[in-house]
Amino acid sequence: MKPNLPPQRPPRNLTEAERQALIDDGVVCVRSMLDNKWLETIENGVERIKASPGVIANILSMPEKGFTGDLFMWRKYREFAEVLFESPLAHLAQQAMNSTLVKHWYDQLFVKEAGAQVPTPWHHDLTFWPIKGQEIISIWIPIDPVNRASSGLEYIRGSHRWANRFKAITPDYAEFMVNPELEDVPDIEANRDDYDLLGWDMEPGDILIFHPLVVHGSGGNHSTLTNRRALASRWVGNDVVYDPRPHTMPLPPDHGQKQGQRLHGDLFPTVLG
Ligand SMILES: O=C(O)CCC(=O)C(=O)O
Repeated sequence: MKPNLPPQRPPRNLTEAERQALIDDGVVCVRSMLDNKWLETIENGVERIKASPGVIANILSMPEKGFTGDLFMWRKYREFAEVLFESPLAHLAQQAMNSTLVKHWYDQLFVKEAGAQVPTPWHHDLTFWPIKGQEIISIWIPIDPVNRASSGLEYIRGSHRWANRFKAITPDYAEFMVNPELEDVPDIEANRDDYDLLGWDMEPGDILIFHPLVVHGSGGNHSTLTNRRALASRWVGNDVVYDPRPHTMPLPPDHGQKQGQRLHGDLFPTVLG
């Protein structure tokens, strides 16, 4: 799906303090960055997936538990393609990565219905991604109000600078992504007081921008009233190359990447630069 319009500029640029928080802490919460148009576009896409899940959503979702997941939605749903190409996310990714060139990596859906007891275990992302480089960022966009009880994301401040590389935490069907050479994530939940944890009550329009190595997770959605629907939008800069190590996430079969080459092609569109 091709864009009709260039990416919108955000209502304001990231401040120096926000960019510094991202460097220091590995995550920053940025308030009121997406307006209703984008929240409604995401919502329409989410509801379409829930009503009629595609092949990937059927694999990733657990309808009996109130969880819907999906990946690379922008290739199938016009709403997510619009968000990728026309929303302010590309400019925000550019400012967060401090890069000239901005490519889309992939998008991912995490819907936890009210009452869905589906925690996201503590993990970091880069160890199971088939890429390497410095300019990599995720933007997490809830379209419902969230707090810790309704499965707001939490982060360990500064953990992106740890030397540790942790095993992926995956459902049984993705056991192949668990690299036995990496260490287990410690039991953070049982020892919360030992860690400097960051989390925010968020309103629709607020976003989290975070580093691919910061350790993060979320609880189940303990709210009985509010669904927790969130889009993760992932971006890379020019230095990122394809690095298909064993136990990393498979890409769609038509990905067309070669080991060591910069991400390119239709699957990873350049949106700025
Ligand atoms: O929404 C969630 O619970 C998980 C999000 C996440 O882990 C991510 O975007 O990397």
